[in-house]
Amino acid sequence: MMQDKIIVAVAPVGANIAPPSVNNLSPEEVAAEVVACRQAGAAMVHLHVRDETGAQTGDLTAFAHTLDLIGAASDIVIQGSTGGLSSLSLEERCVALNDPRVEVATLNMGSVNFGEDVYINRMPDIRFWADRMAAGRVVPELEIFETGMLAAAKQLTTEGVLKPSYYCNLPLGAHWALPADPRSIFFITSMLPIGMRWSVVHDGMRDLSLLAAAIGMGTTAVRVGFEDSVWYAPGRAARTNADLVARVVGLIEAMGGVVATPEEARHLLGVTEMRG
Ligand code: KMH
Ligand code: ZN
Repeated sequence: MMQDKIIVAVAPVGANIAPPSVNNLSPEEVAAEVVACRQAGAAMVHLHVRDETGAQTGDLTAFAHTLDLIGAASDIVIQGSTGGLSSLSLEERCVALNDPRVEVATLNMGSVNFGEDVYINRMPDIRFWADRMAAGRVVPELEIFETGMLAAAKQLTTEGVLKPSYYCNLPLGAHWALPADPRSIFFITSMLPIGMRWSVVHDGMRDLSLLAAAIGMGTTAVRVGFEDSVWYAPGRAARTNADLVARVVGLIEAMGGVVATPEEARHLLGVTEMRG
């Protein structure tokens, strides 16, 4: 069943982006793009901690400046990534949590192959990041790349490491994790606890069909943006992230749905409950 309000999230910074798509890297460019995405209907932004060149880093300087500029012009919900690179230290990977403006953060629930590499998220690492999120009253977004990661989430809940509020995000289509297929959504959501909110990212998205399926199946949020894909139709790359946001907002509205505001997103994701 489609939800009353659907959050559009945007992950605006990608790698190896080619024209006509414009990859914004400096704090000024990223902030301007995020503000444009908010105006197009996005309620949450997903940001990694990067330097001025776009490289991931444990130095918060450019990230904090980006948040200054976003906050001056927009009320969009800030989601920090603790994904980053397996080569960074545990502290570096969760450095975004040191900025109090980060309200939601990704918490990757296990290790998985990415291309020819392995993306390492050991159970002790996950406990470390989860503890830091709890201390900072940051809502975890659990990244469920594979079915076994649900078992990990259950175990960490039993241990008391994971406490409400949190929700599950399904990044589908990453090489090599859960395929970008509506059956992945059906399978995973059928095993979630009753009432658990979930969201979807389509890594390598070429058209909006998988997000349409997720919307129809009751997703709380859909994410678009150059971190995941520049495409919104086969052979048609978006020039900006705001183009992708506008496209998915149009889809939600065409399906009879309503896009959530940032304040509504804070309620839906548990930020309001966590932070008051
Ligand atoms: N790039 C996505 C498939 C994170 O940043 O922690 C996964 C992601 C996770 O965005
Ligand atoms: Zn990310």
